[in-house]
Amino acid sequence: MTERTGTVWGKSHDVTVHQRDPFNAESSLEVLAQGAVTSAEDFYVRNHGPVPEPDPRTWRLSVEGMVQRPLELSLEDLQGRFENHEVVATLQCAGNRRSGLAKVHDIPGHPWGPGATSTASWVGVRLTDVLETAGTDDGARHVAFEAPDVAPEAMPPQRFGASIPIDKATRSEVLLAWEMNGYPLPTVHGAPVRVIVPGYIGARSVKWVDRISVQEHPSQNFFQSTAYRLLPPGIDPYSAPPGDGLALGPLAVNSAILTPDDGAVVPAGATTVTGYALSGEDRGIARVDVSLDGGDNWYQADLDEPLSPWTWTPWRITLDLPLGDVEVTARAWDTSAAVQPEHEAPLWNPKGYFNNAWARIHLTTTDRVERAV
Ligand SMILES: Nc1nc2c(c(=O)[nH]1)N[C@H]1C(S)=C(S)[C@@H](COP(=O)(O)O)O[C@H]1N2
Ligand SMILES: [Mo]
Repeated sequence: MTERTGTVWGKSHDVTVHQRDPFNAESSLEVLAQGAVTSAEDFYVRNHGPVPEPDPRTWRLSVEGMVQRPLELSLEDLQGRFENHEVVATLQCAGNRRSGLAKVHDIPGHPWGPGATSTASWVGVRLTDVLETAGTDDGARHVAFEAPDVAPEAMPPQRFGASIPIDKATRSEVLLAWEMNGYPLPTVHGAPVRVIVPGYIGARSVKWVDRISVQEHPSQNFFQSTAYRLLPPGIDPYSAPPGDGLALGPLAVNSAILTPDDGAVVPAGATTVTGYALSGEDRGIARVDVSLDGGDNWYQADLDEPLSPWTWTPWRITLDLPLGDVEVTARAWDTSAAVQPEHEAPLWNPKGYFNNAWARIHLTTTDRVERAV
């Protein structure tokens, strides 16, 4: 069930709470449109279990597995022994825009709109610097993360975990972060320390991380081996065994219309439409096309300069809206010339991930300005 409320875990009244416990909240599209960086109180939240509250004084991060020198680091060790870095990065849940897929066929899971994504600046240390200190063995291929929150939905119930290939883990953008937008990481976003894996689905950015394991194989954790996998249609999402389908990593090219609201009544004539576009890894957004006639004619939106290679590209365009019912569609192209597909139906998958069909909103225009009530 979806309710409009706020103020748990420091969230604003603008977020849409999809679930209270575990706490899951979607950012307001209107608020996302207001800036390239999202404040902590408006940042979306995705939790699979109750929020743990590790004591930062006793919190320890273990680095183990295929390493020459296993480490056990306190927060002070992490902050003091390694160079600190800032990365501005957009996080996006693999289930972002699931509601569009759920209209095609039922899908379990929260019906996220396009607001399961937000952008912040993160300060921490590079995972690669920590791995270098530990010294990874030849033959190490993956880096796995674990956190203390136990997800009841996991089979069997277990701590949250994920892994990324070692080639990604050793890139400079991947952080162990304790600061968000200049403040200590809020509890609900992973305090004292979380992983930030820019360019990948949000599920790999493990919050409250307390264990890093270097290994030959991907994590066997439920959220790597069973959840967050793209299954073919016809498979039962509840009973698909570990290892089925594709483990999701880098995001696909996507976009959304943020303003006006879907279903809004606006005056005919000049209206500005805004949105975001984002692609996986450090692929940039090359172009955003917007159409008023279902794709027969396209206009190119103005793109803001992204704040980093790891953030979304805000875009805007002023359109001359005709009188009556209008559908506005948008599609983004990334720098590898990948483009969003037109329809949701062919993208449908049993767990409802990676809906990157054209963004669409429906507007009704009037020939006079209606008074707001
Ligand atoms: N420990 C832990 N880390 C987690 C999760 C979780 O449930 N537990 N959810 C993941 C998912 S699916 C997403 S999309 C992001 C969301 O990050 P946020 O809540 O800070 O927005 O956190 C990821 N890290
Ligand atoms: Mo997610």
